[in-house]
Amino acid sequence: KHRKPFVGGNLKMNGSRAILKEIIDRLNPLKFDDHVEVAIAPPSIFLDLAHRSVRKGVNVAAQNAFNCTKGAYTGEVSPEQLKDLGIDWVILGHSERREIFKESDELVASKVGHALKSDMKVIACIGEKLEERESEKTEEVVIRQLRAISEKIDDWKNVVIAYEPVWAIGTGKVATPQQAQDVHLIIRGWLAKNVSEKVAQDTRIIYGGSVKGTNSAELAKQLDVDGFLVGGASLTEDFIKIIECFI
Ligand code: G2H
Repeated sequence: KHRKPFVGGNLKMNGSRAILKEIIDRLNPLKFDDHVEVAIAPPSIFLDLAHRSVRKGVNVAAQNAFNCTKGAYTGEVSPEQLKDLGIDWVILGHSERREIFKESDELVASKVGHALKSDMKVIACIGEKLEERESEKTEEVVIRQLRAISEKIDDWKNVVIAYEPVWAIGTGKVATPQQAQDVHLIIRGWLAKNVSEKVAQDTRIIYGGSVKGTNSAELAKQLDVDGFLVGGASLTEDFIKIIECFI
């Protein structure tokens, strides 16, 4: 694979300053830079602390950002404000944002567009729910989400796509390596046909959903799996094992 693997740790609404310090103390000594790109995404109140604590080469990502620069949007944070802190990466369209906070395809897409225009790098998440998989709508749903996002992207170099089947998130029910590979291939095929062959070959497509130290190596072997977005396991030593799959 010529694409540099990417591993993100999505802490979600977990952790404290002390826990974040433990996570960063495990990451900082690890020499992975030539092999894999790593980002850690703590809750927004800890972004500044994380940014000041990581060594050069460990990226910090926000878990969300709004689609405007500033204004009367109580509780929201803009990409420009993140950039002001020195944060370069943001996760957008995570299924928890889509489900719990009712973010539509359009809102997610506009956030992606605005973040990219603000010179941020984006981990754009897509993925089907259990009932959608069971009614054989996986491809339709994933491509619908991808198409909405792609309409707001001019330059794909700052985009990582995270495929996260909702039924595998936090459930302990990981997709099989073949299930992940199948959807990653569909995504790459769509990019080749609808964007360009070069974008399809260069864009990293990472898998998320119950990734652990015990299942990451097999998933990582799949041709179109370019890394992981890790939730629960990013809080533990498992995160190091997952990164080490690529070293
Ligand atoms: C999927 C993933 C991280 P977990 O949401 O984004 O979470 O690894 O806990 O399933």
